[in-house]
Amino acid sequence: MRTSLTELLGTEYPIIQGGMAWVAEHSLAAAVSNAGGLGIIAAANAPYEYVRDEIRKTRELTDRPFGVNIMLLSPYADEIARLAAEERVPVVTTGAGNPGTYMKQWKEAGIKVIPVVASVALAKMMQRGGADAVIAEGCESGGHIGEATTMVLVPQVADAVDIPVIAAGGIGDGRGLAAAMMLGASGVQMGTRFLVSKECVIHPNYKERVLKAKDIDTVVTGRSTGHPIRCLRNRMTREYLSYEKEGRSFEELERLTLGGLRKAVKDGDADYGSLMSGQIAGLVKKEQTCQEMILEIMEEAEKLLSRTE
Ligand code: TUI
Repeated sequence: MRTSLTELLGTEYPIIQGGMAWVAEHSLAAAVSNAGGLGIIAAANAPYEYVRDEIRKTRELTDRPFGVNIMLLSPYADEIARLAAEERVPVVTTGAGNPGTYMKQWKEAGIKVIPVVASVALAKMMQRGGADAVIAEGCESGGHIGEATTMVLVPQVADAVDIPVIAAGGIGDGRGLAAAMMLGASGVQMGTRFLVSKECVIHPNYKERVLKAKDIDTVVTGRSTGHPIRCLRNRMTREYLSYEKEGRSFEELERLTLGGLRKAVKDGDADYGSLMSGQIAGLVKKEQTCQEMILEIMEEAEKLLSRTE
């Protein structure tokens, strides 16, 4: 399937992997790129040396294009932005903010820049600032989310900009990819499906929770603090939500989530870890290699999109 996104990225398929904090490291990114998608390394809150080593390890495993996701709330965002330019990574995606101040630096380094947007206004601003594409991410996604759903955000962003639009949030199979194309997208970003891939090195307890999740097993914490985060329901989210209802202090809320991703990804703490996941977890039922996932998704989408009746 050739789209304006495969043309832009030089990938075989219009599928990019979400820049999942603590999860998206070199083995996952290289596996997705080697399978014909665009693998992404998540810089998250990690320092310069860690991300530089991840970029170099990815380059040892693949000669295909890949990207780095820069989480703009990171205390290291400035130096990671500079690192991306120094290393001339093929693609940068950004999340949780406006990357406007870094745009010139990245474009001068020949990087393709693809910000995540959660609104039409930011999508237009990103196009004016020189973005090569935008990821329109709906609130079905895992992790830090905006307000609009994928179903309403993608067609409105597609109408508002001329650059390729990548749909994200709630997409986990070929039906989701086909539907995204119908909404005006040129490709999709998927996180939750790749969480359970064989090449994804998260703790088995985290994978098992995603594989066993049902349709309504995610909740959103932090709406009251302005940092809404979607996770699988567990003891931490139950306590967090009741603290929010009781109007407990920001410090008490923060204490509950401190180190939550590390607890989930490294320690396999399914009770108190932040098991970030999208709502599509209920559809994700089997562990496969990234190549098996991508081929299955493409086959299903192509069949649906060529249907004439
Ligand atoms: O960034 C994400 N998802 C994430 S980042 C993350 S790591 C983290 N850990 C603890 C606390 C906070 C983050 C986990 N999940 N997705 C991309 C995304 N970006 N979703 C929504 C947005 C967004 C929202 C508002 C982007 C821009 C924006 O507006 C910025 C502005 O200034 O207009």
